[in-house]
Amino acid sequence: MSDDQDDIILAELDDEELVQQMFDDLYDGLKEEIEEGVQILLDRGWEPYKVLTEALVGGMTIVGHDFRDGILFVPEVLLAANAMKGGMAILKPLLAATGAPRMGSMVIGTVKGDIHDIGKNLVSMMMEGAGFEVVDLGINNPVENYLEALEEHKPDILGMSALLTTTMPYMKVVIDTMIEQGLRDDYIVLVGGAPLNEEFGKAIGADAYCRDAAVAVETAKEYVARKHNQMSA
Ligand code: B1M
Repeated sequence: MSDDQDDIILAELDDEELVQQMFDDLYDGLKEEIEEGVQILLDRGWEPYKVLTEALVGGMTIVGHDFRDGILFVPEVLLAANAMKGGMAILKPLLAATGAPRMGSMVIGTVKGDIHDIGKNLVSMMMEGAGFEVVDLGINNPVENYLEALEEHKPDILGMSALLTTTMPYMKVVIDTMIEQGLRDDYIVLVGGAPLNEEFGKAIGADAYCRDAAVAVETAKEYVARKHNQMSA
């Protein structure tokens, strides 16, 4: 986007200008600049979550629009994603260091055929920050991976992420297999990803659809509390 990167000193920009510049830098896949921008905003007293949502997710939304419209292509988007991950790596320990009491546990993964992981990673980070123990299965998970992880870790929650309209139906494959094996009611199933909605979540038999990472945390807390209340009743 901007051609004169060398002339810009990020620390000299005010907050609004810096965030705009970070949108440009994310767009251009400039990881080091993104890391520097994140650090400057933190040093200025921004909450980690505000940096995440306003500077990083905001920038990625612009990338997403131009990807959709054929202005950006996969290599450029990969660079942007890499820059975003650089920023997220700085925020991760800060989001996790809230000293929150242990809330429960979650196994999460992106479904088979889908390699998008930024949103899932963000959900994992926020859940850890809220006191959940998270087992992250990564991307492209067939049903067997989920089932093995449920068996091994016995989490409270199974989380699934899908970013493609072609991969989101796979969530139903996982839930149907859980039903077939008599496991469905043992777990809270939460789903998320940009193309999903509440109606889809209900239709496939998930407990809830989570619009974003903050909603995932709130929903997880609510369902785990409900589960514990039922168990102690
Ligand atoms: Co892809 N891609 N991509 N992509 N990509 C989208 C999803 C797309 C919408 C772009 C577009 O056209 N506008 C489009 C999908 C269209 C559709 O299905 N209708 C698309 C496409 C088409 C593709 C390819 C097919 C392109 C191609 O090869 N021709 C290909 C598919 C590869 C595959 O998976 N098999 C592809 C590839 C890629 C990259 C590899 C280049 C890269 C991914 C890098 C990575 O993840 N490591 C990429 C990216 C970065 C995107 C966009 C631009 C950004 C996604 C993102 O990270 N968003 C995306 C456009 C968009 O979504 N606007 C796009 C930021 C992130 C924080 O948000 O992931 O929505 P999100 O997560 C949110 C919520 O959704 C929710 O919380 C998160 C945090 O708030 N959430 C959950 C997500 N998962 C959750 C799980 C939960 C709870 C909440 O569980 C409890």
